[in-house]
Amino acid sequence: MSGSNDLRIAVLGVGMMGADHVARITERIKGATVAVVNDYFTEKAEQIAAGIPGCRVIGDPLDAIADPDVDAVVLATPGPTHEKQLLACLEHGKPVMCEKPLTTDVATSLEIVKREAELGKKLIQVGFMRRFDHEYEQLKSLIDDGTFGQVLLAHCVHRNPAVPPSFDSSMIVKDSLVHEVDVTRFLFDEEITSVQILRPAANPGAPEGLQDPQIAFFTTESGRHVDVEVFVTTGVAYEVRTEIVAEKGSAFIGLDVGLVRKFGTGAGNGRSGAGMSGGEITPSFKERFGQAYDVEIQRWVNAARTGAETGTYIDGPGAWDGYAAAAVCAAGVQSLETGERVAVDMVDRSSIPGA
Ligand code: ISE
Repeated sequence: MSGSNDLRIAVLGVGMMGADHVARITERIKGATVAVVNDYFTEKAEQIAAGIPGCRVIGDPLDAIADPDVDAVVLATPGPTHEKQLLACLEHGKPVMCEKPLTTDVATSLEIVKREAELGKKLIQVGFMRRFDHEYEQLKSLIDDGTFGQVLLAHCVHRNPAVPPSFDSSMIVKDSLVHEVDVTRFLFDEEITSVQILRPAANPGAPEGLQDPQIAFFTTESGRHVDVEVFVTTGVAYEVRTEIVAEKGSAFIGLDVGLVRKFGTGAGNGRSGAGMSGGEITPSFKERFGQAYDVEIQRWVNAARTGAETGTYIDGPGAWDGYAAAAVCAAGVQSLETGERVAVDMVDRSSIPGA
């Protein structure tokens, strides 16, 4: 969907997530064009660019950010490269949609928050897509409009069929559990103050040494509790569920109840046939959160296009949310080692004007 006033986007990193965003922007997003792609594997970038009229490959990500014919950037590069790339976006005043993590450690995430605040422009959006999912939005509205009175607890389940072989136990915290960190902060509108992670018996089907599943507990500023089962080698499908428990009721999302079928299994003797019932479960986060990614990117494009007038180039979680998530995950990784509850070490937001 390209037009002459389109936001010209450079997509850096065209692995699974980046390539998905390229397809989304090219096929469904209004007001934006993929003008440049970049990847560590040049061939991959060339292959993707070949399918998009007018799209160029730029070999160095920092050159792509600086390019005068690039208006905005999608960062889907590996986490360790984000700090430099985000600083370059800030230096060139380019709006950027950064897939998590903001950076790979708390200190550099804080540095990014400070640099953006000094600039006085909100240029960095962080890719916590669940905030754009219809069910999470409904849950948030129920909480905010007071339907349930005071919200007390949340129970979460986060299951993946499998993860890449590079995943270690701390990645389960930083790459998977991080979504529940953001969901908690989003739904409850407050910071998480402590984390504890327990190590139940490990799945025999998980790679040697991987602590999977994990059970996490968060405590928030006002004393609410959130528990999470995170289990990333189920071998089944992609399941993400959240239940909130409140003064006047409870609400549940993520049941995946599309079509529910009841069917025979062929077992039994014909008179007492055995049966099963069920629907389909999404295979991965790309399907489960496909609608959320579309909304996320459309809203970011709209904000980036009108940022010069409105003063903000983002419409969703920003650098502060990326920093807060990093701080909670750092405490989580520490707790994973000791099993103890660990206090989250974060600066006070009000100490950074504009953050
Ligand atoms: C992945 O990076 C995601 O962001 C998915 O939403 C999450 O479910 C998965 O565990 C992560 O590895």
